[in-house]
Amino acid sequence: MNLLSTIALFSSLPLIHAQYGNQAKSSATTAASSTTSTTSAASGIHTVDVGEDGLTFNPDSLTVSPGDKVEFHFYPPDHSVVQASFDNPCQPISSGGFFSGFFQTSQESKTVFTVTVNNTDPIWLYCGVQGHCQAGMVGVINPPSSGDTLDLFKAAAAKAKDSTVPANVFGGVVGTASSENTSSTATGTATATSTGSASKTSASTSTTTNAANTMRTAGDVGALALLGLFSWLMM
Ligand SMILES: [Cu+2]
Repeated sequence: MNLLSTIALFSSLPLIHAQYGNQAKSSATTAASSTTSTTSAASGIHTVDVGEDGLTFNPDSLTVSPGDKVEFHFYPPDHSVVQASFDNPCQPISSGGFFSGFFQTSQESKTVFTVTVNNTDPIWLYCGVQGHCQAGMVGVINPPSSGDTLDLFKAAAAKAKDSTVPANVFGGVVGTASSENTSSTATGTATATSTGSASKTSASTSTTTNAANTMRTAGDVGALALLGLFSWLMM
């Protein structure tokens, strides 16, 4: 064992440290980013524009997961959304359902009507303003995979004698859109999300730090052992 190889060995020790450190850091980054993507995928808010392009819901057919929210955004001059049954297109469904109330507005309304969908049952809906349902202002959330279709619902709506609405707003929440920061709902969601991911991230960081420390300690023990061996060889 000559002096040159000893120097080479010693000078490589910091490199070993650096490698262990970098490995630990990159695994921490991976853990943190996978946590973030899971969190953002779970948001589950769907937007339906009501009357933006004439007498339509846009989209007029959408599939959502249980627990997701559907936000109805209202456009001029006057629209609403009511849940119907497939068999009675322009009338409120006999049990359950929802009614947004009438949104009379000269621009996109500041408030939205948000419905939380609890299962995958079809939700047939129409606008309760006189004549709009008959004119085709209908839609469906979670259309069935076979049987009843939106086209059949629309055709039946065109023949409906009249349309009525429930006496009161119910079955959803009138509030600020989730895209606006001022809504208490949106603030609550954002806080919960960021707190959740932050605690997950710090958890994985501390785990990684421990692992890195362990590796460093192992490296230091190895270095000390080598030092001992060399000083014994040099004697
Ligand atoms: Cu309408």
